[in-house]
Amino acid sequence: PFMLNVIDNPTFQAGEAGTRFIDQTPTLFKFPDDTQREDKMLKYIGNVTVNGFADVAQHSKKYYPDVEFKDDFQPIAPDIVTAKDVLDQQGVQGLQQWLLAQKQVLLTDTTMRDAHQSLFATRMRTKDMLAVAAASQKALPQLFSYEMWGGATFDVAYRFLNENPWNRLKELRQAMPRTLFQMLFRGSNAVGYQNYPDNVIREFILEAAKSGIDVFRIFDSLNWIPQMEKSIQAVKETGKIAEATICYTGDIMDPDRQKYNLDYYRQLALDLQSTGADIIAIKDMAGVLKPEAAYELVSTLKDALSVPVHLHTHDTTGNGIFTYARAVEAGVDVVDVAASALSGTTSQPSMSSLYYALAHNDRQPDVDINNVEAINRYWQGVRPYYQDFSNGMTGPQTDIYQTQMPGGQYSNLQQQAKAVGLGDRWEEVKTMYATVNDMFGDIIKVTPSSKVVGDMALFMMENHLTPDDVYNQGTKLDFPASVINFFAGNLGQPVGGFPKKLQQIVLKGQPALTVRPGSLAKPADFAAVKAELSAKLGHEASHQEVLSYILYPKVFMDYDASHKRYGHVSLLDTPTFFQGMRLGETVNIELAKGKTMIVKLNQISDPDVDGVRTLYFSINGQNQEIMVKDNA
Ligand code: 3PY
Ligand code: ZN
Repeated sequence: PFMLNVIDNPTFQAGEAGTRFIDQTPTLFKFPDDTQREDKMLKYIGNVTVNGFADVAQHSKKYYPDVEFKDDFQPIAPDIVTAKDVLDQQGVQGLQQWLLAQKQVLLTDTTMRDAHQSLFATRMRTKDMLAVAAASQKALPQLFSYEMWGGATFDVAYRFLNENPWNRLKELRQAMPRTLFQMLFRGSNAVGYQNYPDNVIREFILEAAKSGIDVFRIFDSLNWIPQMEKSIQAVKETGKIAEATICYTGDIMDPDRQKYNLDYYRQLALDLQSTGADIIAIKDMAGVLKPEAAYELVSTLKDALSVPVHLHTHDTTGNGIFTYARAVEAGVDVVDVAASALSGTTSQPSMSSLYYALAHNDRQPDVDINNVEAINRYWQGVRPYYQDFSNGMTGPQTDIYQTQMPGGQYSNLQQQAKAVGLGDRWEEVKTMYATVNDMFGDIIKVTPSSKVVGDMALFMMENHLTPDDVYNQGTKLDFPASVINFFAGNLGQPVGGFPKKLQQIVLKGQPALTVRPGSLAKPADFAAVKAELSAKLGHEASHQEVLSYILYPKVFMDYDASHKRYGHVSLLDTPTFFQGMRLGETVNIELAKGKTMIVKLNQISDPDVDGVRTLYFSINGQNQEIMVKDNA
């Protein structure tokens, strides 16, 4: 392309190219690909500037202070052995022994997964993670792991962020080679909201392990072990860690709520250990595990099990640190925390708060608190970028003890309620959520079973239905698809079975599954899917693309279309990505090392008769116009 640029250049054609011609003619280095890339980028910026981002109403771009952050951390000291070193050198058993031998409580940092999933609808971008990744590893090599993948991050990356989640994993892995990476895996639902065939579950796990995941936290939304077995087996094939999970609901200390009692959890944990769990996680997704219950539960599991115990909670009620402190007394091996700036309320408890809460306790975590604070200052600078997606919770919500709504669902259900016109009746929605849970027989509520409860609650409110109305007129009602799906057994079997009367009403005579849905699912034909997808994409589909497409055919193809239209928008800084540009603003976009696109927005025209505005930019000093339809 360089020679073509030279030959096409008017000065060159006129025979006027002197010895400084190349130096004085920067456009010679501008290739058709670059122009296309720049056009796409401007189209994206122009569209967000005029129309706002996805479902966020257009507003003028906010001003943010510079993120104060300097990576001047020392390389990891030679005498430090990280958990990742242990796994890589001594295998799973070595890591288990190492964990059990630690005196201090170990920490998992969830900032890059559950924290942002729970605080601002999973919208954190890879760029903001990568900027602190290498520094985090140097600053905090004593952490057990970083949870940075899985859960809702996978589909949200494609759906809303125009990003490939596999690239996030690859890039973070490169930046943090000595850190255990942990993902949340929804058993038979993988990183989706429905059941997938067994061979899809297996292939996904093999590919994730190959791409850098070390610890797979596997759960089932009904605590049904058959739904977790295949995933546990697949992880064991890879030599990585199968952290099987008991989802905590109810209150083991409440004599009136004994459906899920201490014995239930003890037996579940033992059964998971026999199934091959390398670590047992207690997943308190709603944050309802009270301090004394945590002490009882952890003590009981530590006595019963030979594998380490990892505790996960949400700080929604404000009692997270107290719960952890009691669990630490009871001997818990690892707990989940987040950088302070992304902790609290629906997120995990704060790492530095826990550190100070355990001062003078011989199990205080072994971290450099100044480094913890330094990394936190980075996150403090980043968090305001995501204000548009925030759930608005500003203090502890103790009514969670009654509603039992998972932290990760809170902001999502709020959005769903708004979308159907129930935004100003949120308190009633929460009460109805608890009512529906009772109607369903008090089920475990976590993705995707929690969504079924939420959908039913909204359905009843939209249609002004009481529980009695549902029982009396139910045969005439069109229940939400997710509710029918649940009662048909497609998510598996709840503890104690389905409430028979409601099941009959919802299914209207249709049969229900009693076996594991995956045992009936036709295996995916990977070669056939690859051929089909390659034709659609116009290039040979990678195995990762095939897997993403199988999990999310429409989401993946929409992402591909958007990627083809807008290009590498993951390179944009976050305020520009979500809010576009202000008039007169200049933004630098580093397209590649040493290659920066300097964009200035000079003017925006009024809409023409068709509602199209012209945006006048300059790129590296050259004028360029973009037309954008104003949807307002
Ligand atoms: C998820 O499945 O994404 C969750 O975070 C459940 O708690
Ligand atoms: Zn969680």
